Amino acid sequence: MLSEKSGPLGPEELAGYQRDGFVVRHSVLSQQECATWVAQVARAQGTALASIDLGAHEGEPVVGYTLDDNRFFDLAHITVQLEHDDLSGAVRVIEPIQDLIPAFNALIDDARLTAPMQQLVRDTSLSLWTAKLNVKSARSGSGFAWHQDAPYWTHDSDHVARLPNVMVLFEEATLENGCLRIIRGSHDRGLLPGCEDGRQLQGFYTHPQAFSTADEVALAAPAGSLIFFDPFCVHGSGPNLTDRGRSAVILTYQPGGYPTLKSRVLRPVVS
Ligand SMILES: O=C(O)CCC(=O)C(=O)O
Repeated sequence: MLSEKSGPLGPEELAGYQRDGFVVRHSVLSQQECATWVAQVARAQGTALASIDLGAHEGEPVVGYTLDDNRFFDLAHITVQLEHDDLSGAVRVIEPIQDLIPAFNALIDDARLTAPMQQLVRDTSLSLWTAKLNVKSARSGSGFAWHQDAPYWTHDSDHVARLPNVMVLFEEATLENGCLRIIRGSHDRGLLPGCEDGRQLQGFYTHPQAFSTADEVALAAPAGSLIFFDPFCVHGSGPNLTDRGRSAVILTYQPGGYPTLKSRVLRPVVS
């Protein structure tokens, strides 16, 4: 389901979201806005790497650890993940991004995101659940294995079905640079079984026999596009094989009055 509109979702868009588990709005942010966000992404990477080099963030020690050979650093409650195989130490993920780079707060409250989110959360009052920057640098950006988000969140939220995501593309997403892929209709199947392959995080990756890649939809879209998707959707993406970045943020909303995932501080959404 594709659309270029902003404002609340129309009946066809809502029906598409309910049927498929996602809806895409093309080019909602302008090229100029996207360029500004790409500059903020570079700032975020630099800030995170500087804290890791220093071994401290806001006076607290940075804690590093490895899970399934992936390198993570905790800057207080902010998790930074580096690219697995990249000796340059490129940043892969920063969560929650607005607590490292406050400029991202403006996006969280942007009516182009919050009007549809009020419908998907089914509440006019919203609060933020989490905000994750996924960088996918040129050539070194790795893919994300098939997973649902809901299993990551069931221990911290009693309303996981009301945690819809919106992925905001700051740069064009293509098949070659690792656009988001969703298994159409998988959101209707509840919590699916996890992998049993010995990885530390095995249970968080959806078992390959629990869904069919014949239902896969690759969501290539221009910079500035928004992809709204259900927390139970099986989704993932491939690596970035191109010479250009594929940065995006995934914002997850919830009903008003609940604390965020990582800091457990309430972040009301001003809409
Ligand atoms: O950035 C991507 O391509 C996918 C990210 C993703 O699936 C996630 O962060 O849960």
